Amino acid sequence: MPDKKVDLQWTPIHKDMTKDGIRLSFQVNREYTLAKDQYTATAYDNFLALSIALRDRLVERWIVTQQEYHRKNKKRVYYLSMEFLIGRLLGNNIINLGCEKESKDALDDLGLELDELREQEVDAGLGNGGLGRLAACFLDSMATLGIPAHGYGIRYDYGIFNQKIQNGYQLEKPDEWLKLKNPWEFARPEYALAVHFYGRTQNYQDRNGKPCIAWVDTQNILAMPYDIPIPGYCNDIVNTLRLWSARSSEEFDFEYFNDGDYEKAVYQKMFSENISKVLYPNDGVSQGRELRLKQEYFFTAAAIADIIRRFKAENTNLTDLPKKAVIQLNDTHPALAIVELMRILVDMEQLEWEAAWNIVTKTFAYTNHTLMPEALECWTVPLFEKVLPRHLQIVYEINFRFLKEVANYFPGDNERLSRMSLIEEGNPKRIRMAHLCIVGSFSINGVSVLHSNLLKINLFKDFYEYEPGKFNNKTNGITQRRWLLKANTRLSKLVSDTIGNEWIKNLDYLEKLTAYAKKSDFVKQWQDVKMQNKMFLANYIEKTMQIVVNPESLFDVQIKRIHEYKRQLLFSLFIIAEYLKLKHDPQKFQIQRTFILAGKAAPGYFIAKLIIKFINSIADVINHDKGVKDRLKVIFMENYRVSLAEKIFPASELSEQISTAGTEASGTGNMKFMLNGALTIGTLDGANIEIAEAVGNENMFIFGLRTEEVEAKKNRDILRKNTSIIIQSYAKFSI
Ligand code: KVW
Repeated sequence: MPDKKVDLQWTPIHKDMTKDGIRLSFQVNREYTLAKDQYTATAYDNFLALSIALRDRLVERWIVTQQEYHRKNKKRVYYLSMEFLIGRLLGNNIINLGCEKESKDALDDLGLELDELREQEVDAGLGNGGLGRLAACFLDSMATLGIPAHGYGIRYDYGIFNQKIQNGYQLEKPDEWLKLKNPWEFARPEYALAVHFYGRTQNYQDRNGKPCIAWVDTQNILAMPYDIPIPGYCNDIVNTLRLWSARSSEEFDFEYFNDGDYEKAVYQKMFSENISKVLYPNDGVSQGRELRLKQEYFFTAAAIADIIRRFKAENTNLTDLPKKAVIQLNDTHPALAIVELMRILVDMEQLEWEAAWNIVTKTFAYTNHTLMPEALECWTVPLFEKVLPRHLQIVYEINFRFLKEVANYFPGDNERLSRMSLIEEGNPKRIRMAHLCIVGSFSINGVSVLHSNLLKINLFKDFYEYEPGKFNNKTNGITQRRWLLKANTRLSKLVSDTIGNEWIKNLDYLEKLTAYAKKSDFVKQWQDVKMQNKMFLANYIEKTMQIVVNPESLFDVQIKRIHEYKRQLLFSLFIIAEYLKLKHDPQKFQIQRTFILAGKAAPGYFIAKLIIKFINSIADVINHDKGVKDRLKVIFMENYRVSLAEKIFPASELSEQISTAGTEASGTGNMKFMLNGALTIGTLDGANIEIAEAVGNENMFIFGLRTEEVEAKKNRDILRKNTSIIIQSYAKFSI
């Protein structure tokens, strides 16, 4: 309902983007929202006061943007992801609002420093690595492009653990990111909704005698949304990231309260709220835990209900859903959305199966991020049936109809049917979530050219042969707003001073820099920028680790999750080899290097944790060797996260992208290094290949086997092993 006309002329003071306007808001917030003055305010209070001042400015644009989307009944993009690795928001929001200078000046009037305030913010670490950061980068890009997009995810109480290094070993500490007030989120209890688990199915007939199925005796949990505004770059557009938090549902608890069983009610409350308690810290490994399945269904069901509620507010006929919504699945983690939408359409909206399936398969799109078998999600049927009995029936029905069609297309090919089935036979049977995604989506993409091709010829070969038109590539990307403009202010300034600032919205403009590559004053300025960034990082290392590094040395960097396939071990061996070279022939040793590594290992990944210890032991030897001086240093930086990455990339000179070819689906760190002017040494894997094509092979150090060569070598090794087993047993036999 529109507001009644009032005579009072109300000027929204918050629209005021001037220095004085921002300062006034800051002071108002510090006093009235935080009840502090300049004497009692902590640095965190000051961070809050500024954040809220800017948040108010976001809110106005947010409301207008959402009103516009609603009024124009825009088609929405829904990005469903278990992870959004956002990092800090203050710096990013200031930049996207376009009021960095005004904010700095406003603080300056009060004797405060923007940099110091920004450093107060705790990273929102709601993700493990590349997959979660990709989701966060996409949100920034979609808002900047003016795409009406909504992110849906989980508001974990605890994000990715904090990593401490003790005696060279990784220790995990809880990430209490919500301990202090989070200024960027808005709780929306009015949009809370119930999500159901367990229970059983019941057949019944509706009024017209049509057979129907109900899901009854369920345990219900409330999904409480928290909204985070996502501004585009200087375009007044603000999209929404909606994260769901689990709350015990009142109806459920009251039963126990009324029965006088207080303890059970409290226990149940605790139990239900477990769902959004903690992010699973495994990057690329599926463990098949019940709580994880519940997390996946929890946010997915909440998102689908929310999407339908919004659709119904703007439209009448659910058949039009694909015209008004596209739901992108970030890996198989939200795959249950497909089944949930079928359940809503068939069981709740009473649509015929075919009509419902037609809607579903025009609405979903699926991104695959890996070929690694340990990452492929397969839920055992007994677990799935216990938690989601109605969904199991729907999966079976989808599978039955799908296999019938495939059997028509490839008559008599039973092996193909069992390969393509959504159900893997065995004891227990398992549900292949990737197959569900392929069957339920109109588009399936890989994340680099190589990876998308490998999907077609290996993992999803049968599906590609059946429906080739569904498969496509979308090479990953990163937002230059965070990874250059924000992270590397010096280089950004040099670039903008040289070619203008269009690159901030369209990165293709960077090409204009080629004309300056050989101009000596540009090169000189470039080198100065790099040196200043290196000195800044060297300072930070000295302050936090009490190790002095030589800014004149080459900064040779590998920062990413610790994984065998990423080959931090290979890099470690290279470090040792360099050290030995220096020891054996100090005169001949030429390039001074600082090796910088950082990354978390999954807490249960023994080998990865041992690799961390190995690196730290190498560092111990080299850094304490008096003969080495400042010619070699090894730095393992603790607690790799978005805000630390922002400090390292700008100072990097050599980017280590050395995964075994065919294993890293894309990589995105590789792009962040490039964007910050580091050279790459790497294998022909993931997006490295496309980067090499873009910058020219002469500008990249490529080494190692290609994917096909790796395969061939593996086969040769297997053959050799088998032959030797045959010979051995033959020998034994003949004795
Ligand atoms: C489960 C992943 C967290 C939980 C991947 S593949 C699988 C996962 C699974 C993460 N993450 C990474 O996705 C990145 C974004 O597409 C790729 O750049 C990267 O190569 C891939 O390993």
